[in-house]
Amino acid sequence: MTNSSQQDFDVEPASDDSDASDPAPRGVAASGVTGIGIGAIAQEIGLTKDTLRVWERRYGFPLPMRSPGGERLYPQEQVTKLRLVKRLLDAGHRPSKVLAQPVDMLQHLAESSGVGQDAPDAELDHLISLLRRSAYEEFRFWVLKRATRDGLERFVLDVAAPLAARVGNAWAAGTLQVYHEHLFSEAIQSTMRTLMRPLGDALRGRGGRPRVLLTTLSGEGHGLGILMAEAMFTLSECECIQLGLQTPLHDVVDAVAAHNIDIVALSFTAVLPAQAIANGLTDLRNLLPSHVRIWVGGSSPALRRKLNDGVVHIAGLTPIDEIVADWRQSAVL
Ligand code: B12
Repeated sequence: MTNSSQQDFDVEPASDDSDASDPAPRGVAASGVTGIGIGAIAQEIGLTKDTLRVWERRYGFPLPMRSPGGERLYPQEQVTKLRLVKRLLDAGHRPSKVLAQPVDMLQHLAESSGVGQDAPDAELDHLISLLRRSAYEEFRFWVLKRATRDGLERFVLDVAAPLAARVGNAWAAGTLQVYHEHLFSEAIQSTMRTLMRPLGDALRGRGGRPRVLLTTLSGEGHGLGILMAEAMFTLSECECIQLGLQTPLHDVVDAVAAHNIDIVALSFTAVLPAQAIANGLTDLRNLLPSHVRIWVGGSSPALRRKLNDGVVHIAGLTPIDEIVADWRQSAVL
């Protein structure tokens, strides 16, 4: 991302909406039209409130209505366009090139640059249609059957990861709801844990290195990335300590010391603003002993920028085997 587009995300002090905690995210404008408050929109889309205000001033979009109390209210069609804008920006397009465009042009741009497009796969389509029809037992059965047939690695790479992307695309297109995302996550998590448990148990106590601690930072509520990474680390014979989601930094540091951890592995989707990721990684790097490595992965565009010294970005799941082998070669065990 260039410096000029970086400025479009910079935080600025002006803050004239008083909905910091967003107690009533939905409201009615003076015109009687309903809209959603700035805090709720920023959280849903993964932007800061200040970014929305900067764009409004600089590009004239989004252009919210005002409540009788003067607070910004965004109508649904602007929210829909903002979702699309965010996905295009995550894919590397620049704010100055997308914000002023009408929504049909943006859809065209998304199609031509492959944003939100699913690769053809009849079985994955079938799984999505089961979710959509709320045929949850059937969905779980198919997921477990495929996992049992394919084994952990193939299941993660060929089913779980592309299915997550498909579910996200369907949610963005409005054809799946948030509860479908929850059901999907539960089925994938329980299937992966079932497959991983015997190997993880067998590895425990063998003194295998590196010892990898997996978690997400505060604000990152997506846990499948870190679970998929755990599967790949386990297959590379690492001993894994899975802390789950949103561990406060000081608890990460305590767990690293208590479990004699070599590597802290973190996962980031696009929901956390880039600045929050940079700050979190800087703080964590300063708190951890220098021999403890920090490896990060996930779809956040912030990871494609220059990262702090002492933080390594792993692009995807397949390089895990190789980077673990490199660590073993360089570490004094
Ligand atoms: C399931 C899901 C949820 C579930 C999560 C449940 C759970 N316990 O995990 C629920 C319903 C709670 C949820 C909530 C939200 N979600 Co959601 N969610 C998803 C979905 C479908 C999968 C999430 C996931 O875990 N992805 C992580 C992994 C699987 O994908 P990845 O980041 O591309 O990472 C890949 C690799 O890089 C690698 N990897 C990942 N981590 C790591 C780490 C290491 C160390 C390594 C080596 C590799 C690695 O593995 C992955 C496999 O290829 C995604 C769609 C998607 N494409 O991801 C949306 C998605 C992430 N969600 C999104 C949004 C907007 C939200 C919400 C704001 C609104 C909503 N949908 O409810 C909230 C915010 C929650 C929060 N505060 O974080 C957007 C984010 C877009 C954006 N630009 O901000 C997405 C992309 C959907 C979309 N298409 O718009 N979500």
